[in-house]
Amino acid sequence: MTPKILIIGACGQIGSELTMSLRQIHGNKNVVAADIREGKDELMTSGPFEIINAMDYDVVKNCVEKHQITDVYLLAAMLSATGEKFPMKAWDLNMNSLFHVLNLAKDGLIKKLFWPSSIAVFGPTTPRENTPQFTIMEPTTVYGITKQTGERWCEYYHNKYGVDVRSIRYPGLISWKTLPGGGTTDYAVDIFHKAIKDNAYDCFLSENTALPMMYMDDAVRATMSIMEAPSDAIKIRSSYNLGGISFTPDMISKEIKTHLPDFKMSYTPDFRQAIADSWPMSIDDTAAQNDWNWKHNYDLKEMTNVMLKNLSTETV
Ligand code: AKB
Repeated sequence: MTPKILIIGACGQIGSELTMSLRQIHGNKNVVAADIREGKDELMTSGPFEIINAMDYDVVKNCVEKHQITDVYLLAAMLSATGEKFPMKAWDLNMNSLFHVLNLAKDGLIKKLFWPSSIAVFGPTTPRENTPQFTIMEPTTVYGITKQTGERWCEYYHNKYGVDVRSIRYPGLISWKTLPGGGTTDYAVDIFHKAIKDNAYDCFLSENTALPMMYMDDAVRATMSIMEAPSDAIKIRSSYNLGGISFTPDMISKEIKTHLPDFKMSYTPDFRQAIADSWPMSIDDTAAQNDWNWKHNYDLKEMTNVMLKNLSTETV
């Protein structure tokens, strides 16, 4: 049976690409994009679009009923850096929106739910290299606290009410189509825009800060794979580690220099440095590999090629 899909937060960094990929597979009319504001033309004109405030239960419920939605992807969230500026707003948005869709699934209005978690669930007491699936988790950011709490509630709703919820702990995501907003890993996208525009970048993290990252095509493929997998293959109902690439600002700058030899990198770490220092440097995603055959494709070299190629063409 063709699913009827609702993507909440469809105009954001992940949503804008995931929506188009899902429309290609399931048909434009079967994928409803929703956000608090309008997005790019491509997304607005290729299929149904609804203005939705993810915090408003009645609005979300009406939309689910109106379009006879079966699967929901909840992507609306406040990320780590903005969350530190507005702690209570981050808590309210990230938690209320999750409860709304979990409750709709519990009441049988939704069959399947995707909710993104993040490497932000880990904290300074977590082993930082090749971070295991199951380990110490003491997040120190509000965003991380919402993601860890959310994971507990997802698992609880699955165990207690049979809700078919699936989740991935995204690393930093790198894409050229849409900018990220308010994250600590955003430097790895900004750097490409500034490299093309100014041939220089002043990084807000220090040069040897390693973080797990992933090119958007891999992230979209992972999201669709976990949602397509048979329910009994999904053994973890909190959230799966997802590895990808691990690199430092210095490493990405050197890779960019192989294309733009005069590129200049400088470093002015700000409050985001402390957030990055509390997160893993690399991630072990063996559980995702074993349970739903996950494997990433893009390494640092390939990702840099694709980013520079596409952004250069865009600015011509
Ligand atoms: C952030 O930096 O806040 C996000 C994330 C790692 O979840 N990109």
